[in-house]
Amino acid sequence: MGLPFQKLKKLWLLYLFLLFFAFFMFAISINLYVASIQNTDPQQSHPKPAPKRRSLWPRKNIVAHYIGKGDIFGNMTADDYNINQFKPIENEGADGRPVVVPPRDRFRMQRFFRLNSFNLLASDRIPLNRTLKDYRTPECRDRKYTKNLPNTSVIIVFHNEAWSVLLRTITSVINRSPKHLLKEIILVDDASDRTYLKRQLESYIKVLAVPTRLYRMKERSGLVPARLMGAQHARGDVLTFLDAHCECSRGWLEPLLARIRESRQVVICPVIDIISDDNFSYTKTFENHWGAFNWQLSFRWFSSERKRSTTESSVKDLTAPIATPGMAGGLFAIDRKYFYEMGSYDSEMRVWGGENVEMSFRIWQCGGRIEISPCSHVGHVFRSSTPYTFPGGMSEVLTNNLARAASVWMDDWQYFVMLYTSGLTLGAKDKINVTERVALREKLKCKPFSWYLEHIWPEHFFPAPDRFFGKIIWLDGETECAQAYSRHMKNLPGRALSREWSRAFDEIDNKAAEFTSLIDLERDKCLRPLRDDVPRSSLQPVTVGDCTSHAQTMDMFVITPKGQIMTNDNVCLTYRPPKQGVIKLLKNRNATTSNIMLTQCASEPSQFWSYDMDTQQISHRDTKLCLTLKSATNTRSQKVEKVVLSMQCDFKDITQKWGLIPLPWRL
Ligand code: UD2
Ligand code: MN
Repeated sequence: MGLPFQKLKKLWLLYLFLLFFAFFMFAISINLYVASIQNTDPQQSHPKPAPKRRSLWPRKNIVAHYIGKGDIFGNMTADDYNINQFKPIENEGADGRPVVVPPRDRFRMQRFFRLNSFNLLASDRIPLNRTLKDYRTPECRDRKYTKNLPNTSVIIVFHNEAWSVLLRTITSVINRSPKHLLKEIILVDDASDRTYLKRQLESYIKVLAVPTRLYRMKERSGLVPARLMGAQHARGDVLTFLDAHCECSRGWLEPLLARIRESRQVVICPVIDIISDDNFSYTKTFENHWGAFNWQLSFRWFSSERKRSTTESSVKDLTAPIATPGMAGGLFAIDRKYFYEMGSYDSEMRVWGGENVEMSFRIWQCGGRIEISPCSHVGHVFRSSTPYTFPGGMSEVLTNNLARAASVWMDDWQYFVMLYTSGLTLGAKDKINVTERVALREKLKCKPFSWYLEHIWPEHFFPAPDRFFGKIIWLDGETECAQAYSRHMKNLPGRALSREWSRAFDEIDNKAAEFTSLIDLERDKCLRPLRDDVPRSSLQPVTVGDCTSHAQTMDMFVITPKGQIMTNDNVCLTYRPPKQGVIKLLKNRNATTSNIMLTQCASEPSQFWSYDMDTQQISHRDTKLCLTLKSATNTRSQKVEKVVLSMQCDFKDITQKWGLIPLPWRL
């Protein structure tokens, strides 16, 4: 007759209990499984694409130039950030040699690259006191310094710096500075959150051979407020600032201090050598580099010949520093009192960027000097992207900082950078208050920006009152702008007599507003680089293309009264004699090239041009060949491209006629 009702109920409850239990166990096992996946060695989990960190362009030294935010949030966990995996291996990276991470660690290597935008695993294999070569020239090695040099506080600010990199910076300072010259090391933590930078760092620095103190910003502020805090606590005669990922090489400090002893108005920088972000190899850079800023106010290195500063020793001294219109920003020494007399830093500058521009203009315009000592070599890890966040927004921060620098120091030129550069606009001025900095400029009786350009940076490629600034259009005879231009030139009295650029500038200026307003972006053709995806600093063929709107600088040129045709980033129109002595299109790799190139300005005969107002021809001054527009076939793509080259002048040839259409650059 079946089971009694009571028994049936018990069985039913047991069944329910078992079901519940099974479900519970299943849930636990799922949880455990997920946790185990998260802890698995990343080598065994799904390979993720490597972080994007290289552009396709040839490797270039980037400093003080914001490229983009590193992908730090990818698939990294808090443990990944906080773990300190420093495990030095004897002799790894010795003498500045590159580090090879073993293949089994390659995946982890890529994964951890994004944390700092450099190869952390490579750095973690190198001992803190790795050896470096002596990168100095024989002259520098032989140079003797007096015993009583001023002493210095070395100030290093950091935000979430890697342990091995930060401590190698500190170790190199301690090991390669004469003890009596190194008063102290001051570290300023700009609100890092990595745990190893808390107590572990505090106890580590207690036992160092040089007094080392650590201060912390209450909240993330940026390198300027952090450096100001460091400077406040410093007691040395001289302040020496370093980034937190440097290695000082032998004899780095004495030349800096000696120069300040000679003249306390000199802000002196070392030669900045390159520590590879990829393998941490140390590469010496040339001693004759100097720096300045492009139209976007990004710092750029240049290498054209410059006179050395005259020191006490002698004029032809190969150990003498080179004056530089701009400083990279991170590595320099300055007399402590002078730093404050000159208005230290603009404390309203946040996070990153602009302070090096401001300091360069201010020091020069207010009576000081900025120089690079060829005898002092310090390595720095150059990165192609910035690994940290920009509180307040990257473009807002940069706009604020650059607008402050420009509006205090650049006079008329502030409008130029605001009108024609991508980051800034005239509106940026309304958001800033620079009253205090303007008062400082008055108090220090600083010179105008025009003086800076003329005397400190005569090679500059900015517009100026005696220069032409605007577009160079091809006068194909059809557009309204081209017709108005040619008509104006034809009607000038005595036009054929003058080949002076300045005369042409004057005549064009009279009609500037009309010409500018007639430019038709669709129909007028402007002189410009053949490709827009190659860096300005490399050799580039020239073509004509649709004229761009004003916010792009691609087809804007500055012409000097002497006839140099320049554009942004210190690039000049250059005649390159063809190899065989005949003028023909040279076919080179995948590019169509010609005997006309855009390349680094060097003030050489190859870069001077004349303008004939009568025929509207632009000719190379030495060879008397005319800029001509021709078609050529690209060897790779087989596409026909228009290329500008120089050919025998023919006044009837429509492909040789060029008009200068000015653009306004001052208010
Ligand atoms: C260059 C300079 C850098 C600075 C910058 C413009 C060199 C070698 N480096 O860029 O010193 O002048 O141009 O602003 O000339 N940091 C903070 N808080 C922040 C951001 C950065 O403490 O919010 C620290 C950072 O940890 C590092 C230093 O400031 O030690 C410079 O930053 P960077 O290395 O990212 O700048 P870098 O070398 O690209
Ligand atoms: Mn740096």
